Amino acid sequence: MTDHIQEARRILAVNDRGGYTVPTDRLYPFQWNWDSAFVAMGFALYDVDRAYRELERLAEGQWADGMIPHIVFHQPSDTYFPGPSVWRTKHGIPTSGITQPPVFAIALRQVHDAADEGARERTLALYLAALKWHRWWYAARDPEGTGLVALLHPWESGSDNSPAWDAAMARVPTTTTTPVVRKDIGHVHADMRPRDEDYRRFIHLVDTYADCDWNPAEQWVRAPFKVAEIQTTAILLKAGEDLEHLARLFGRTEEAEEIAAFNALSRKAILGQWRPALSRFVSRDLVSGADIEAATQAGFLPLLALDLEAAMASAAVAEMRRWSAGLKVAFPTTKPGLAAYEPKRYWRGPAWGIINWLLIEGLRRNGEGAFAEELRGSTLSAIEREGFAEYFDPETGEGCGGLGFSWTAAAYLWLK
Ligand code: 9YW
Repeated sequence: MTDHIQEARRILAVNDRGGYTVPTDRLYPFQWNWDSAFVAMGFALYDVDRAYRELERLAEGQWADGMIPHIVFHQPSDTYFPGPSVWRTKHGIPTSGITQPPVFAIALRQVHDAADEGARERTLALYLAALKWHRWWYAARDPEGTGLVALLHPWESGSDNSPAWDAAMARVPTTTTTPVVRKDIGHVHADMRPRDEDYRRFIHLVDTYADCDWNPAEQWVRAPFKVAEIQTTAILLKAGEDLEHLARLFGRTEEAEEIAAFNALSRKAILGQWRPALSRFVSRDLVSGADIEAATQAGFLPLLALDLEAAMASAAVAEMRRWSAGLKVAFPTTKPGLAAYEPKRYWRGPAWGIINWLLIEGLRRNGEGAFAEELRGSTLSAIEREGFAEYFDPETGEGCGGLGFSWTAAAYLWLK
């Protein structure tokens, strides 16, 4: 085992808080939804039992309506804002009130594949949790049956301050009933984080939805931010394929057909979001009705879940190569050169191991193995040079944000 692999495993062990893994100490002291799914896939490579535990502990946070929240507050901590008292949700274990990208079923299939026969019951219980969550996505976040699921808060995208939200967030008031007491900038330099104004809008949305008692139908009506989002839908579709696979494996034919119908709907809807002039896919702002043309990584995420015609795939990859040209670490989360691009500020330019992971899968699926290999090499060497940072400045390669980061460790193990 190499030193880096050993170090990655050590980080996952250090961030263990009892069967679940915090993204990093202090900055993120709870269980985060999609972080845990990536971490479970990392564990599946060497400790299947621990991989199951990660998903089981996340599922403890699942709401009666099927939503799996973006944060599960298993134990108190005062190093993060907003904590449970801001969210005001009613679940037994305190949780946030919004969700995050549904990587869960993708992880579940990989964990199941790594396990032996005896693990069938464990997979089945988690399969049922995932199925309930997927049904929630289509019911609560696509009530009109378009096939694209909507986000009501930028935190649900996992790409909090992406330029993709700028126009939609500009309409969200900066007033809050909850005082905004940021903790993040006590851990990480403010230049690497969302701005104060972003935080006021994030909390305005939390206040609005808490005021709806977290009722999905009421939130849908009152949401000042509503984006039918391409990255989340692509992840949901890939997870849906894996869920359908598990349903068939378990002989649950009716459920498999139900999932297949969700998948077919989303497949068609995502394809409809391809914009030839941009060589990428676009999300839709459901408040204004307009395409979101901001140039972010999300536009290429559909490769993960679609088998594109060769001409489309090569147009997308040619565009990805243009964004990556001259960078030390690809893939940038915003197209370099744009006014919105900031190479150190969180989701406005930096390269992230887990985004590269998803893009690499998508490139391989679409016969673009050469570019996938370049991305893989660039990600691994960034980590080997700088350590397991939260993300990387694509120009200098510098490791930024939190350190000893769990999903970067999981990405390293998986990419290696
Ligand atoms: C926050 C934990 C989370 C990730 C998100 C990332 C950030 C939390 O950290 O959000 O308070 O800003 O944007 O994707 O899950 O790593």
